[in-house]
Amino acid sequence: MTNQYRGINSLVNPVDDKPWMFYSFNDGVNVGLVGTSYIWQTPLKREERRFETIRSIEGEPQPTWEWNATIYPEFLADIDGDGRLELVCRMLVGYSTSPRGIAVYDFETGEVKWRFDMPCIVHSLLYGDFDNDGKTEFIVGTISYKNTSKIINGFDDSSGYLAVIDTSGELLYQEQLFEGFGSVNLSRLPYRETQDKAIYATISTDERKKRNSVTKLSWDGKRLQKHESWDLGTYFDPRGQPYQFHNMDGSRKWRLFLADKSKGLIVLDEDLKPIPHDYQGFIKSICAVGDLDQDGFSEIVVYTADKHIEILDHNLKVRASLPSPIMGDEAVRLHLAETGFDSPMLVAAISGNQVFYYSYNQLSAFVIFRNWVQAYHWLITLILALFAISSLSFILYTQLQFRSLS
Ligand SMILES: [Ca+2]
Ligand SMILES: [Ca+2]
Ligand SMILES: [Ca+2]
Repeated sequence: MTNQYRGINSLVNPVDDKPWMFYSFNDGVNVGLVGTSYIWQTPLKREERRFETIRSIEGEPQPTWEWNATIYPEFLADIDGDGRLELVCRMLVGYSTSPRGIAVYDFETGEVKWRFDMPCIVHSLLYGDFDNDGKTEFIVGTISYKNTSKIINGFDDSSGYLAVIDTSGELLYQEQLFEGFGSVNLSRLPYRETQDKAIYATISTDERKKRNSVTKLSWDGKRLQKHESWDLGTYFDPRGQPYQFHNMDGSRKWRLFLADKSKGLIVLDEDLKPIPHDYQGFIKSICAVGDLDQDGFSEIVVYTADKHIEILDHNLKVRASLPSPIMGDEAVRLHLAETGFDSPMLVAAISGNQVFYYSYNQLSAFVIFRNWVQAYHWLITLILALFAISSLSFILYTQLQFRSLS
C-alpha cells in the first residue's frame, strides 16, 4: 500500500495554453492518474481531473515487493483529429510486467480510449507525422529488463525493439534490434525549429560484445529506413537519461551528448559525425542540459565516476565541480528545477527522499574580488598590518641610522 506520488509531469493544453500538472499514485492494485490546473484569478481556482484507474493484469501474481506502477503522461494533443484532446501516457512498473506499454485517455472524460499492452517498458516515445501522409504516429523504443518470459502483442522483455503504432493503437511496424538487456533510446531535432523528421535511435546494451550504435532513421509509412550510423565500439548505460539533441549557443548546430562507459563524453552532430573536444573527465551520466544562468548559452550538468556534480559550459569547459552531497553508493539523480519565469534554474540532486538544491551563477571579476575580500578579510588585515609594521620599522630604522651617522 502506498500513497506516494510518482511520475510527476506537466503538459500544456494546446487549445487554451493552460498548463496542467499530472501525478500518478497506486493503492497496490490500481494505478491512478490526476491532473490539476490553476486558474490565476481571485479567488484562485483549481481544476482537477481524475483519470480512469488501471488494474494490474488479472492473473498476475501480486508481487511481494512494492508495486510501483506509474502512469506517466507524455503528450496532450488531439492525436486522431476528432476535435477532442487525448492524453498519451506510458505505463511503467518495475519487476512486475503489468501494466506496461501505452495508455491513451480521452482528456475530457478521463476514460481509457485505448491501451497497447507490452511486457517491456517503453523507454522513449516520439509523436508526429513522420512520413507526411497527414496522419500522426508514435515511434516506440523499448528497454528490456528480463523480468518476464511473457510475450504480449509480439513483444518480449528480453530484447530491444523499435516499433511504430498508429493513433488508434494499431501496430504498424516492429523490429527487434538486439537480444538481452538493453535499451533503444529515440530522439529527434525539435521540429518547429528545424522542420526535420529524422529519427535517431541509440542502442545501448551494457555489453562490449554487442553493437552499440546511433542510427539515423526515417519512417516511409511501411518501415523505418536506416541511413547514417555511428558505432560506439564500446558501450554505455542503458538506464541513462534519454539522450536528446541540444542547441547549446542559439546557433543552428545541434549536438547529441553520450556518456560512453569506457571512452567518456562523446559529442555527435546531426549527421552523426563526432565533434572533437578536450573534456577529460569521466562521466557516469549526463543528467540535464539547460541555460542555468539565463545568459543564452546552455550548460550541461553531469555526474562523474568519482561522484562529483560538474557543470560544463557550451564549449565543454568545466565551470563548476562539487562533490556529491549524498554519501555511500546510493544512486543520485540530477534535475534542473525551474524557479519561475526569467529566473535562473536550480540543480536538484535527489537520492531517496533527500533533495539538495544548488544555484549556478557566473561571477564578474568585481564580484569574485568582493567575495574574496569578504572571505579573506582577516588575511588582508594581517597583510596590511604586517606591511604597516614593516614600513614603520624601516622608517624608524633609517631614522635611527641617520641619527647615528650625524
Ligand atoms: Ca482526438
Ligand atoms: Ca504519418
Ligand atoms: Ca548559460
